[in-house]
Amino acid sequence: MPELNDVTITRAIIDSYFRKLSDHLELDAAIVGGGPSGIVAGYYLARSGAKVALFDRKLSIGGGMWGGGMMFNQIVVQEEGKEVLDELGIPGETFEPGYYAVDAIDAVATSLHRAVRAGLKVFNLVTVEDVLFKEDRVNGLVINWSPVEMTNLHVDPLSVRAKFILDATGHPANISSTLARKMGVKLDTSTGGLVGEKSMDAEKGELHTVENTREVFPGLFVSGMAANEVCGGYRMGPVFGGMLLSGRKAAREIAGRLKGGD
Ligand code: 48F
Repeated sequence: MPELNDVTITRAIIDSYFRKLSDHLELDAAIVGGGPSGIVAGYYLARSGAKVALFDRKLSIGGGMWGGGMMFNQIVVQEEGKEVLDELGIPGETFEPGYYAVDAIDAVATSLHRAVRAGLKVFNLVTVEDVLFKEDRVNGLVINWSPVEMTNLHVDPLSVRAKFILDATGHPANISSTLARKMGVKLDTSTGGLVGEKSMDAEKGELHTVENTREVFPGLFVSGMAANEVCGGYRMGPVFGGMLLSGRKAAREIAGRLKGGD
């Protein structure tokens, strides 16, 4: 074997990264946020044959799963979410009937592995700072490196076009709130939008998360805690069945719209 060439290593990274990015500038669906609902949505969308990429501002994908409850790195999934655990191949141990205790690290690693293998492309360290807006519809993302955002450098962003956007940014619903603030539009006509999440009630919160998963503005869907922030719903803490079901519902609805040629 010839001696390792430092510049070849660099060239391999740069060339392959830019090919990956360039191949994903026009998408069927762009997911913002790599928490449980975003990863699961990415898995099902990729499996449906959609061209889909996920952007997360953090170094590590996984959102609120890593820390379990109060840094005890276990999460709970209730009976309703077990089907998604099984479909993704994430092992859950029965704690009491209807309560599955899941290793948080296994949940992140396995869901991400399945999603990436299904065809989801993940771009970490990328912050979505705005949306592309045309003809009264959201049709893409405005992206920048997270360190640019963190250090407040004056650097203009770049753009990605997508037929549908999923705001899976968790509690702050960053994409929906940016759209409402900048464009002065009302999100989710049934509630008026940006109702805000309520205090903790696991039972109600889990139901609300799934119910609230929907298109809240032409081209923009919400999932996970972002759905409750936009449409109003309780928070639920470290029980994750609703997050998994929300991601699957978002994917099914977006896939249906893509198939309908919308
Ligand atoms: O918060 P998060 O895990 O989203 P989720 O799918 O799940 C919520 C649960 O983790 C938990 C809960 C339990 O039941 O309530 O909180 O709703 O992950 C959101 C991800 O979005 C990223 C952020 O780094 C995190 O990984 N994110 C947020 N804003 C942006 C973003 C942005 N502007 N650009 C890119 N990524």
